Amino acid sequence: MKTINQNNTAASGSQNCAAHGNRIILEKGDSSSSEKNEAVFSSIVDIIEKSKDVSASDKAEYIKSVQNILAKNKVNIMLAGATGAGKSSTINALFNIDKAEVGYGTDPQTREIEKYTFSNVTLWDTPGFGDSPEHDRHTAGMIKDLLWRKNDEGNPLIDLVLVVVDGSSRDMMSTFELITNVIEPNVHYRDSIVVGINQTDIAMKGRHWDSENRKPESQLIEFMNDKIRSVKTRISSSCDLNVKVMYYSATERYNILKLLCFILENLPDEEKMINIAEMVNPDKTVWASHDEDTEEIYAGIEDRLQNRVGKVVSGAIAGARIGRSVAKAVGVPSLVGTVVGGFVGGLAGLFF
Ligand SMILES: Nc1nc2c(ncn2[C@@H]2O[C@H](COP(=O)(O)OP(=O)(O)O)[C@@H](O)[C@H]2O)c(=O)[nH]1
Ligand SMILES: [Mg+2]
Repeated sequence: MKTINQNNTAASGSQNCAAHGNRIILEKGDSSSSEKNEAVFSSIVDIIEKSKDVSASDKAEYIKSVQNILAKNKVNIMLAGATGAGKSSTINALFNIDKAEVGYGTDPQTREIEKYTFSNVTLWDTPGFGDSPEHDRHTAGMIKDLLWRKNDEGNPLIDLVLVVVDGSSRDMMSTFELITNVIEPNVHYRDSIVVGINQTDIAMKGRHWDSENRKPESQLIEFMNDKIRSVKTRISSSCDLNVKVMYYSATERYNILKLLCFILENLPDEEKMINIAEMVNPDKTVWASHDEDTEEIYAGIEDRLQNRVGKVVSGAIAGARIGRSVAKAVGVPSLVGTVVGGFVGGLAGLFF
């Protein structure tokens, strides 16, 4: 693989332009440019640090082994949708990362997949769709290649596809074409497609948006629910796909938690929820405004997450030489309980 340094002032941080076959992929960010959520992990360190009868080097080794197990998975999410729908803004709202450039990528000459890697989470931000037949063919080729790509284990690389739709636009044709002609024939995990209708705040030209509380009024809610129904009807009438559809506003920070829930719920592997949980935006204000049913959805995810982390931590204790000595000193149930409580509690603490 040939790597060329790019002199591109539009981007912050490290950036490489790599050729994959005849496709160009712009790589941004690395593990050093983003921090994991401290709240999520600090309790693991805490309980182990406090345990008696365990040497400092054994403690350090155990902390590392638990972290390694929790971090062994890699998550790959593809973002797709029209230029200006809000893909970059959505990345910025959800994740604890260097800013994705809003408005960048509108130049037809620089249509590339932008790849953001943050620890074990990778986002593949694909170029806009629906600008011209020529560009669409090029973009469709890139999306298809990506959907067929395999990871190191030989499994499909992309775990989930997030299609971002501009809720203020009446024309949804390009989105339907993208889903039915490009994504549907090539996607591996058919239940892992989330359609996020963005820009709820201006969907009715700004009417019925309560900007003080960053929430839609009832007329706008009705309008958005109609949109959800029409997207679902339209897609199910032309192909056999069970897409999950919700609405939000990336820049107004409305329903970002619900969007996160939709992503977590629809990942093909529950364990990968943990990787995403570690990387979410630590800015509490991002998560504050959401629909009433969101906390219920979140609670369901929390249960599954808790279950999963418990199993992972128990596995680490059973498997590690050091783990056994720590487990003996601290007690397995208390260790698992604290780690899980800290992990899930730390995550919930970010949101509520
Ligand atoms: N009012 C409003 N504007 C938004 C929202 N999301 C994105 N935008 C704006 O739409 C434009 C395009 O957004 P961008 O994230 O660059 O879209 P992309 O081309 O899909 O990556 C920018 O000017 C954003 O500020 C939203 O939820 N509400
Ligand atoms: Mg963009």
